[in-house]
Amino acid sequence: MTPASVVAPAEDPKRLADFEARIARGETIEPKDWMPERYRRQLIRMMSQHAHSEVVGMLPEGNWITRAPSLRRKMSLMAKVQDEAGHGLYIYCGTETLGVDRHDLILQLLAGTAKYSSIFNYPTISWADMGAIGWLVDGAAIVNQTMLAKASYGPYARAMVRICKEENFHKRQGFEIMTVLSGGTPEQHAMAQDSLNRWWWPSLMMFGPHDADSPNSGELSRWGIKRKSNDELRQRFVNMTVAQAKAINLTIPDEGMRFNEATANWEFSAINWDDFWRVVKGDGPCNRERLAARRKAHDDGAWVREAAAAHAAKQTESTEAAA
Ligand code: BYC
Repeated sequence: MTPASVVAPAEDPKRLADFEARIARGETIEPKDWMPERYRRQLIRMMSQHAHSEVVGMLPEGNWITRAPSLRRKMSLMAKVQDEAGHGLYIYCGTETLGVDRHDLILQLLAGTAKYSSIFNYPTISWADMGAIGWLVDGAAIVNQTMLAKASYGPYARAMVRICKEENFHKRQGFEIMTVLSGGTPEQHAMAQDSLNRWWWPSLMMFGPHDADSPNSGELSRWGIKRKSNDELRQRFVNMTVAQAKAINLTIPDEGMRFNEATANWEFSAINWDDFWRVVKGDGPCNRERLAARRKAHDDGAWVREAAAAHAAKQTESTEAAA
């Protein structure tokens, strides 16, 4: 099934076959290469959602910068949030190699017509949430993005290599916060456990719907953008995280979790997909707040964009005058 958002005209069968042969040989597709229109549109869809996620993803953590418990924690959190802004800009640059203007993509986000990761629509109500986000959300992102670093589209794959290096630092700072809290006073341990309880299921939802309910996966896999499925990556993340939770004396909030000796997988209970779709469709705990914050930031930044445009025009003028 082809999702409506990426419907495109039929392609020349010869060019399509050559393109698919390149993918099969493991070649990387670069911006000036011929590509099917649907490949281009799928990448714009996915990469713009990814860039929006990085930018919206700064909000739940930005909320805690002024309340970090020490200077060291404050510096790490500020650096992390700054990295996320950089990731967003880097991926918006990547979308522009596909012939779109990032300004149009940002307007789609502000209009509420573009998606961004469901995970950022949950509130951050305690300091432990900074630990859980780094450990689980960045941890899940690394699992997903390590796979995307092998995507067939060169600019996206290369962006992922660099971004994953920074995500590793993010994950470590989060895991360290959880380790310290879990090993602290009973109240601190309870705070860490409560945070894990609230972020566990939304983190599993980050990987997207079950493979059988994922309309984009077929095309993305066929064209080497996705190398592993939503369910495969989710399982990989669960398998990794169970041991990490145990190591810091926290309990994953799933009584149905069982280790399957035959498959070597930790099997987990059913995900609440109604909740997932409610959040994706705009009715999560913080969707409205997140978009309002982005719109305000965009409006407040209008003078910066105007000043930058005026400066660029002056530069062009003086270069032309000198020539
Ligand atoms: N949330 O056919 P499917 C970060 C949508 S930020 C919302 O499986 P696909 C960080 C999906 O878009 C990194 N929507 O889609 C930042 C599709 O709708 P459309 C975030 C979701 O593309 C700050 C529909 O559901 N990572 O690390 O094959 C602080 C059907 O899904 C979600 C990325 O963006 C979701 N969770 O697979 C800390 C990674 N899941 O577009 C950390 C890049 C699905 O057809 N993206 N939908 O209307 C991907 O890897 C893939 O796009 C997904 C979904 C696995 C997310």
